Amino acid sequence: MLVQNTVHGVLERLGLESVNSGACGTGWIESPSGGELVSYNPSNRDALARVRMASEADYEAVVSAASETFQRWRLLPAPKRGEIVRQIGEALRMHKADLGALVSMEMGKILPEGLGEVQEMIDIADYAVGLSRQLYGLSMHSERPEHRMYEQWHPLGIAGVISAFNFPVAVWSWNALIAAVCGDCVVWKPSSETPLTAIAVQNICNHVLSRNGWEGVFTLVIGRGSVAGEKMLHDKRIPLVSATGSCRMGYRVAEVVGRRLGRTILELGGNNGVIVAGDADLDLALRAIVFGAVGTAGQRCTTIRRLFLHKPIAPKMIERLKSAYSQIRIGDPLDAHVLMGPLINQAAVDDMMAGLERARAEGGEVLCGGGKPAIQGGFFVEPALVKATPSMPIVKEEIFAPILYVMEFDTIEEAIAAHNDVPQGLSSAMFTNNLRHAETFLSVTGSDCGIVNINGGTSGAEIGGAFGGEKETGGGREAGSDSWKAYMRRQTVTINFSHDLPLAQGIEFHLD
Ligand code: UN1
Repeated sequence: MLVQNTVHGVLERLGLESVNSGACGTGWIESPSGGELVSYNPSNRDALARVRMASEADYEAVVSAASETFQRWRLLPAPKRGEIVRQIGEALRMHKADLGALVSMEMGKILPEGLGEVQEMIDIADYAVGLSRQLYGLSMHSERPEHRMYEQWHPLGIAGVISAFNFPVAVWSWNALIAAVCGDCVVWKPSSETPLTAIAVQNICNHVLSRNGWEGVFTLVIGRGSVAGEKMLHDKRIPLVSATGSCRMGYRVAEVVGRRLGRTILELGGNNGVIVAGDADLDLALRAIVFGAVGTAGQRCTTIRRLFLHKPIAPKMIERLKSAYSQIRIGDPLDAHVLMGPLINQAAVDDMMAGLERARAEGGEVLCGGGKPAIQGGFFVEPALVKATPSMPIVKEEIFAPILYVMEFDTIEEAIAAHNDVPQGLSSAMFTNNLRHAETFLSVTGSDCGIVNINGGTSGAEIGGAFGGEKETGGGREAGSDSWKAYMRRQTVTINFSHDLPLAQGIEFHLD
C-alpha cells in the first residue's frame, strides 16, 4: 500500500502500513488478483492509498472462510459473542480519533462528523452487547391441553453487507455487530470510493478476533460492484444481503436476491422533507435545517432536500436561510472552522450542476449558492437554496448533493400531501408547537416515511431506533428496536407433554 506522508501517522496508528491487500477471510490475502483500486482524498484529489481488489478466486476464499467459521461461531453462546463485540467497541474507542480522521480524509465529511460516525459504531457495539443477552422469543398459549408453544431464534448464516461511501463504516457496524451477536458471519463489500476505512475497521476487528481465538467472523471483499457485489447477490451461501445505496442499485439487489428467495435489507434513496408551521420555533428550525441540508455536504440519505414553509413566515425564513448559507465555511474537512467539505467525486459535482440546470429549466430559482467555490484541488461546491414548487419533476428526485428546494404552503394538509408526493420515504420532520399539527403529521394520514421527527431535523437518527424507510427507500430496517430479527431465523416450537395426540383445529383422525 502506497501511503502519503500527510496521512502517514493516522495509517500507522491504525496498523495499516503492514496491511497489503483488500481481501480478508482468515487473515489478509497476500496478493489479491482483482486489480488495483486507488483511494483518493476528495479534498485535494491526492491518492491516499492503492488497494488490491479481490478477484473471483479471492471472493471464493473469503466466503468459504466465512462459511466455515459460521459452523462454529453459531455454537458460541450469544453473550460470549457479545463479549467479543464489547471488545471491538473498546478498540473503536481507542482508535476513534484516527479512524474518525481517516473517514474525513477518505470520504470528505468534516472531522466532527467523522468522529460522530465512529461514535455511532461504538454506540451500536454497546447496544449489540446488551442484545446478546436478549434475542428473545415469545411464548404462546396452545389450544391443545398439555402443550407448550414458543418461538426461538437461531443464527441465519452469512450476512452480506454492501455499504455506501457516505457512511463508510457506521452502516457496516449497524449490520455487522448486530449480525455477529445473532451468530452470523459477515462478508463486507464496501464502496469502491472508501476502501481504506474498510481496511482499517477490518484490521481492528482482526486484532480483537485473533486475541479471542477467532478469525473469519468479519470478512472483507473490496472489488467492483460488477464482480464482488454481483457474486454476493447470486451466492446461495449468503441468505441475507443488506445493501445501502441508490434506488437503482436496490432494484438490482432485490431482483437478484429475490429470485433465489434470499432476504434483503434495503436502505436506498431518501428525499426528506421538513414542514415548518407558522407557529414553529423558527430559531430551532433554522439551525436544524441548515445542519440537515448542508451537513455531510448533503450526502446523507437523511439529508433535508425539501423544505415546506408556511406562507406568512416564508419570506423571513428564506432571508435567514440565505444569511446562514452565506456563512457556511467550505474547505478542508480537517480544518476546525470548516462546516462543509467536498463532494465525493467529480461525478457528484456534475450531478449537482446538472440538477441545478434542470431546476432552473423547470421554473425554479436559485436563491443562493450552487457555484463552485474558488478552492483548489477538491470537489467543492457551494450549498444551494432553490425556490421551487412541489410539481417540479426534479423535486421528486434524490440528487446526492447540497441542494435544498424551498416551497410554500397555505394549509398543513396541503403541506403533508406535497411532502408525501415523492417516490422515496426515508425520513421526515415537522416544526410546530401546535399539538394538532404534530399529531396529524404522526397519524396514519401524516408522514409516510420510516422516520419522523417533531422539532428536529431529518438526519442524525439515534441507533436505538430502527433505521430505514418505505416506498423506494426499500423497506429495510437496521440498527435498533427489533431490527436484529432480520439476521436470525425464527423457529416456532410446539411441545406435547401429554399422553395423547390432540390435533389442532379440532381435527379427528383415528386409524380405526
Ligand atoms: C446514511 O446516510 O446512509 O440518521 C445513514 C443519520 C445517520 C445515518 C445516516 N445516523 O443521518
